[in-house]
Amino acid sequence: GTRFNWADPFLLDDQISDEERMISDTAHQFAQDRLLSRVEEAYLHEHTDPEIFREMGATGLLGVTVPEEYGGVGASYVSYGLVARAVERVDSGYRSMMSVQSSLVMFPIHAYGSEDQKRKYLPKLATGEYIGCFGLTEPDAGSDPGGMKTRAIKTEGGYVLSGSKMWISNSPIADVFVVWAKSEAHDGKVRGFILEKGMKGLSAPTIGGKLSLRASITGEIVMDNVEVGEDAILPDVQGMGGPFGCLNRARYGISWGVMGAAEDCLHRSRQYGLDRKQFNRPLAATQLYQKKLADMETEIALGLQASLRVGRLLDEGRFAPEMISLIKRNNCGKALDIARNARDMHGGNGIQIGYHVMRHAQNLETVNTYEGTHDVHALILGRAITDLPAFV
Ligand code: TGC
Ligand code: FAD
Repeated sequence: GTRFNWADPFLLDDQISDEERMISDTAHQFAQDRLLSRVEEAYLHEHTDPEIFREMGATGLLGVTVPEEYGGVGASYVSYGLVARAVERVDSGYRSMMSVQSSLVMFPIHAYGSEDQKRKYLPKLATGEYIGCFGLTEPDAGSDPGGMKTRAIKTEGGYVLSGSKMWISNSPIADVFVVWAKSEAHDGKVRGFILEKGMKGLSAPTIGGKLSLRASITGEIVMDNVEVGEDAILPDVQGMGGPFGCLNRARYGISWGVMGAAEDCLHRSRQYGLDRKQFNRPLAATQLYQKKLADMETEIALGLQASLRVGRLLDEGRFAPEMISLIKRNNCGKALDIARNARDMHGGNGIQIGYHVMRHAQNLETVNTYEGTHDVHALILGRAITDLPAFV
């Protein structure tokens, strides 16, 4: 028989390739060496260091699945998931910075962009010289992005965009904005546009006062008659399938990422329970404490295995969006529950920044909501199960 390894119960490490293990180890080392040391200050002071994009780029963590000829790594979706897991083990906000850049900015430019757009933007996004953001959500269109009000009006040489986007990761420090707007010249269909910092009428004010995801800057995108040329439109996609195609990738990555945060909570709670004595014995020697650890261990093992399976299907081109809804929803919900329990198991210390678990719990509130809320993904699954859409 094989000896049980609580830190890798189903031998996940055996199920990945040498290249995937190397990428995962590199990401883990980077996150532990370079991100963990900064996260407490960043979180307490709501400070996002743009230098982190450069460092991630230099480490090969941006655009993992984008081909090498455009500056990416040309690796598998499983590799991308492993990077998300390693980075979010430190903080969901840092993973957010990485996944917006990779899945929501580099992916659409690569999948839907012209050759010129790819050459112009992808290499600099891969190094982190450019920071990207993705504008879909609006003040009055969150779960229902098809209800967006942002408009692109055709002009002689291009388009004029007007409208505003809300809750946009990276926007206040972004150089490149992938923005979705309804285009009257295309029967009101949604089209993607690439905007650049400094364009007249474009601004991206910060949204302050977040009690969650404080290491990742969030803002609005305000477009007050922003004029762009023909070369700003993403030529190869029309309709909501454009933004949703990006969301599929990001949601998949999140399903791995949140398991990384949950693993950090499990490891910290286990160690805390071994070290901390009450009633003359370690907390970890009590039945209730052990049951909580067993529940965490179980959900993490199942969640990682599910993400690995969907990652393999993505790499084979055999995925359905509902598979991604299933793992995004379940892994986020389970990770949030695990982090709240970890906070409880740390007692009073659990509310302190230095013990890390409450920061994870706070972050996971956002992750459970963005990229489709827990309930919206239930409705996507419910529609697939019954053929009856229950959104309206
Ligand atoms: P529906 O009628 O279902 O579909 C409209 C069109 O879109 C296509 N489609 C998809 N294509 C590819 N992948 C998917 N997952 C797709 N889902 C839908 C569909 O085939 C159809 O195409 P066509 O050509 O027939 O027109 O759409 P609906 O408007 O009824 O949508 C309902 C619902 C709930 C599924 C959808 O609106 C939804 O997913 N809402 C959640 C919104 C969301 O996830 N927002 C995320 C914003 S970005 C973000 O949060 C970034 S945080 C990142 C970070 O910091 O890490
Ligand atoms: P609403 O849609 O108003 O939902 C409120 C509640 O109503 C939720 O519980 C929801 O589940 C429920 N609900 C909604 N519709 C239904 C229904 N039909 N039936 C039952 N219940 C329903 N967006 C971007 O485009 N780009 C980004 O980079 C980005 N980054 C983000 C970063 C942060 C920190 C946050 C908080 C959000 C970010 N978002 C981003 C936006 C995010 O995707 C939205 O917040 C999310 O999709 C939910 O939309 P909403 O906030 O408008 O909530």
